[in-house]
Amino acid sequence: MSEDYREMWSSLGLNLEAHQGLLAVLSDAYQNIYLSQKGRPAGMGYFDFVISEVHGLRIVELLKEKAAGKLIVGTFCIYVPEELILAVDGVSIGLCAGAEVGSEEAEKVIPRNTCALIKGFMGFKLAGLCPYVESADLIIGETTCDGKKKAYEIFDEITKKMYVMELPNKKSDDGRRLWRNEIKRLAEKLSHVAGREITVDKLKTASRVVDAKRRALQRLSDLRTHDPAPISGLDALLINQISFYDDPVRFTEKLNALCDELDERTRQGTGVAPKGTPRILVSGSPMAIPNWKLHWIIESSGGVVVGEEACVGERNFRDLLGDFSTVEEAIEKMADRSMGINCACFTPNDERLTDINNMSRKLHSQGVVHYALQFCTPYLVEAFRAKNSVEAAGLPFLRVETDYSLEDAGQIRTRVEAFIEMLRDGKKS
Ligand code: BJ8
Repeated sequence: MSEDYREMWSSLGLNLEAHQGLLAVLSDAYQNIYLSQKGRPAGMGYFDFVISEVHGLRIVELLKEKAAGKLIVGTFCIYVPEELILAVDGVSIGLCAGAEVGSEEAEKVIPRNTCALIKGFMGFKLAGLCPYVESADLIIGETTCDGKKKAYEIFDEITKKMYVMELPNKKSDDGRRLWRNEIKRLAEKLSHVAGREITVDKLKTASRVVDAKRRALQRLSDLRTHDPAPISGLDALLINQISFYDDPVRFTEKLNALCDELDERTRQGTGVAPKGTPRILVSGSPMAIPNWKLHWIIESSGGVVVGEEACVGERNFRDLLGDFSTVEEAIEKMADRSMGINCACFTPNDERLTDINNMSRKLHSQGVVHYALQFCTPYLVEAFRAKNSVEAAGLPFLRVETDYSLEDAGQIRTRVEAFIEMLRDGKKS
């Protein structure tokens, strides 16, 4: 951290000692996992800086925006339309959920056998470690999986900031109508809390900002089709994680500058790993900062991750909102866009199986590693159909079920190494 932020953290009610410990662990992990990579693009310097200031300078910025009258809104899921938050002069931030810190505290209020992501956001709050949740004026949840929707009841008792949207289970006409109405209700709620009307002009400006960010992320994804890969999966994952925290305009500008550099790399045939390195698509549960475990294991075992069929990845940016001429039309488009996000919380969810195979083809991936957090029933169960579908398309499939701890890292590494060896030999599975 470039400044001493203790006063700010203390005013937010953080547990300074525990927070210091968290930052020290994070900084070591970042050094070992990220800064030790060879041949990184120079443009990653900006994202390294953002991470080093994720609980520092970014919080200073948020508090300044709050003081200037902006609404700080925390979210957990990509079904929540960011455009609506920006249209009320709000700032949208993904909340801390990617580390097992505070799990002892979390297990006092939720069962031990809850997924690491839920335990993560609960633990960050209860242990006084998340400056984002403390800075937020409003936190928007959604009825996706059972674990999340029940945990939000407790989270609301603790924070008094929750607003929960009702997501349907099926993408039927009724389901879509329900979700369209929920988006409308959220628009009213945001308007009321912020004291600002959502006009079509405000929405157009917001949509231009969010779609530009999505376009830059699409550009990054397209660049990963090249062999040799111009950027590591670890760095691409980090950029996707940062897209939930950073100022969207600045983020887009920096990412486009990085993509210019990657364009040049592909012209010169420069990569982060030799041409022919086994290419892997990761598919499954989202990976929040600082969950870098699977990418780290794959890339330090001789593979390269070329894409993420996940919410911290392709599902977040694949579809744009596009043009509209009224607020009503924009809301219809948001509902349509949401129905194209193929989360395992929906049933049936055949479209996700198609997405995995389409992405594999586009990215020239030679195998799929399916990632599900322990106790995440939607993704764990869906892995069975994903395996059948990927294998029917002729690619090998590896199932990984894990949490945030490093206890099973050795065991996962052994399986990943064998998988990569098999990809090198060109076998099917
Ligand atoms: S759209 S994936 S961000 S819900 S890992 S808490 S599902 S038990 S996070 Fe998600 Fe939205 Fe879907 Fe994406 Fe539950 Fe599973 Fe935990 Fe999960």
